[in-house]
Amino acid sequence: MCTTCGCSPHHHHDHDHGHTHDHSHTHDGHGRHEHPAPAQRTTIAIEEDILAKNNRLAAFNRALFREKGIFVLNLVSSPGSGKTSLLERTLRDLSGTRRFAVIEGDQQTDNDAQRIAATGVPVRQINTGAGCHLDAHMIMHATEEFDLDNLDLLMVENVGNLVCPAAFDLGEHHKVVVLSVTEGEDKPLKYPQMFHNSTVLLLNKTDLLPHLDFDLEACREFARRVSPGITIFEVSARTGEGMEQWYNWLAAQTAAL
Ligand SMILES: Nc1nc2c(ncn2[C@@H]2O[C@H](COP(=O)(O)OP(=O)(O)OP(=O)(O)O)[C@@H](O)[C@H]2O)c(=O)[nH]1
Ligand SMILES: [Mg+2]
Ligand SMILES: [Zn+2]
Ligand SMILES: [Zn+2]
Repeated sequence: MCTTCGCSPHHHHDHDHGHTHDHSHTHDGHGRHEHPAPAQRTTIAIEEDILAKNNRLAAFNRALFREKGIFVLNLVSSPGSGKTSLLERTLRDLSGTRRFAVIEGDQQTDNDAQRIAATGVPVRQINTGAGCHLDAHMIMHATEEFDLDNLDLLMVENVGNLVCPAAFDLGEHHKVVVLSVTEGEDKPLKYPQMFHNSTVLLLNKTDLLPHLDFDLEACREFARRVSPGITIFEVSARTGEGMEQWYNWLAAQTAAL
């Protein structure tokens, strides 16, 4: 649940970390909201509070990533569009030349972390329970477990959800939105926030195009309508087609860092 999607007026925050930390944020910003908040105004106030706090922690993460020279991507998409599959192939192809780490976000299970671990890349799984997105606070703590002095790229796979993760800055350099061709070409128009906030669109599962009536040209046009500067790569995590351009983009980004 989160107030962004309006599914609950409550913000559930774990105040009991059971460990000490020396980072600069405090955890006293949210008392327990024991009572329902009937007025929409109250919900909006809580939303602003959550997002303001998130932005502060995202700024902390961003400063840390800059200091350590780590390039960070936040992969977002609806469930099943192929985020983990794209990561698996990317890591298998590139982890020999770059030092990667991965943070996996899912409501439940460590299935994705296990798939990533099989590539030999360090990985942490975050389970959000009822939560529908990762936030900067979660990333701050997951990041503490990596050897940041020996890391070039951190890939964060967000919870499968084309709505709420768009609103939460994690301190990443870019959001990368994955859309699979089985989802329909109209998704950029229906979920514009996610596409607007993303730098790259990975259009995945292109190996399935012969079986579909997906309109590739319309999809590109819709994506550019909501996000004029978006970079689009047509890829297949299954066959590897188109992945080279994605790798070239990654190489150019990390070189520019
Ligand atoms: N044909 C085809 N199938 C793919 C491709 N990429 C992923 N899949 C399949 O799509 C399904 C979902 O892939 P995942 O990589 O688990 O998707 P995800 O976005 O990580 O899913 P969540 O983490 O649950 O949101 C799996 O059955 C994959 O094998 C592709 O390029 N082509
Ligand atoms: Mg996944
Ligand atoms: Zn939500
Ligand atoms: Zn904390």
